[in-house]
Amino acid sequence: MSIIAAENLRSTIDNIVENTPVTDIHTHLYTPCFGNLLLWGIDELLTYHYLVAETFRWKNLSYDEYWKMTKRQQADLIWQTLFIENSPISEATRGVLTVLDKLGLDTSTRDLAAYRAYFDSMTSAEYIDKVFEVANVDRLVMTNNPFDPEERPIWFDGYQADPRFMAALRIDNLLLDWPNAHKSLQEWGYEVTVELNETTLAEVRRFLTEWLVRQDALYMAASLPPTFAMPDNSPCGVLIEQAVLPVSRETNKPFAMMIGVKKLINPNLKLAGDGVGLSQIESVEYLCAKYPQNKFLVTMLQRENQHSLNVAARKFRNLMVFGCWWFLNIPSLIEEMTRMRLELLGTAVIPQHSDARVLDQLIYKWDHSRRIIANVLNDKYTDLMETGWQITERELARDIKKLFSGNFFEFLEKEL
Ligand code: FIX
Ligand code: ZN
Repeated sequence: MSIIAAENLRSTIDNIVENTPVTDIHTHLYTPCFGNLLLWGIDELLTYHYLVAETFRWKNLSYDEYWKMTKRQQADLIWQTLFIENSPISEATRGVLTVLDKLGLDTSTRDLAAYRAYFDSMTSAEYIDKVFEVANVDRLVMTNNPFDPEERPIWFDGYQADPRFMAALRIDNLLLDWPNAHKSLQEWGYEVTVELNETTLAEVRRFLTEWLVRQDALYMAASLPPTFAMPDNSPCGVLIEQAVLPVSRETNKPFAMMIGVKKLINPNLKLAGDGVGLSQIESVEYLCAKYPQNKFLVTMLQRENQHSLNVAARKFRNLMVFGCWWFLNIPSLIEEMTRMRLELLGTAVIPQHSDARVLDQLIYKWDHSRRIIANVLNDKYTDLMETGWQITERELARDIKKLFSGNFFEFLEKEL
């Protein structure tokens, strides 16, 4: 492939970014065999917990009044509040309109009934194909929690694999709620006690190993509070060092830590009620340094943790930084974080994940992020070319493919 002329750089970047498929490494999406756990369509888009939180900023209705509404009534209220009575310029409201627009629907009509009719005309299977195509996502990773009473039985009866949907073993309950989690393990036939003795730890390792196999999971994951501190003699700390990490090493599957969420600072908002706090990078540094044969995927929720996380990634090749998570997934911070990462780590990062909870969100989350990543890449490669360095289309395509999928799969396969 030819060397890129400076005047063609932007168009070449836009073309490659647009046409390079993404592997979305963290979502809350499910294959259809999980039934109602797979959310899609306009009413699910409108009642996404990000928009629930934004609606309550305008409305004085009681939380109970809202939660007693039907899904359609909730969607009507959110549409009227955030889209009609106020302009939808927040990232989450804009995202709904990006989805409609990319699907070929006319947002200028503001005709919610017509939008509903469009979604009613499709089956979930048809719509999954459409969304993957429009979003140019070719694979995604689900969040699969064996402690979820709705999800768990399907893994034993009814699970149907779809190569586009890969699994990740979610272990928040195990790490953060051991007093209850150990009772579940007992019910499931694991010889555990609340005391973390060697028999119990061996049985937890068996539980993890069996679920990694059952799900064919790519990694183990947990979201952790800002107070997460290692080393730690709490059940969380002991389970991580003596159960999770040994299994992670034996199976060569990373442990993904999503750090900084303060659960339910406003419990009335349910899923929308979580907040963010400053976390300790020292805990990440401790684990990466003490366990060089383990691989860690890490994202942190507070903006102020980003620089130290990137510096830590410069020190530890077993640490892979990923995504602009949750409250960071807004254009101003995606831009800031992507620029900082490329400047500190080059292309050795996973710049984004969607965290999509509604299938349709793949369309807007990746459209918006692709635009920003392309802008930053254009600046960085312009700086590069101003030194006289020449870059070919093949090299640019190589770099962008690594950002969008290659780094993830290479990290999964890496043996340390
Ligand atoms: O812990 C997580 O996986 C978080 O991403 C979710 O709990 C959160 O509700 C979310 O979807 C954020 O985007
Ligand atoms: Zn998530």
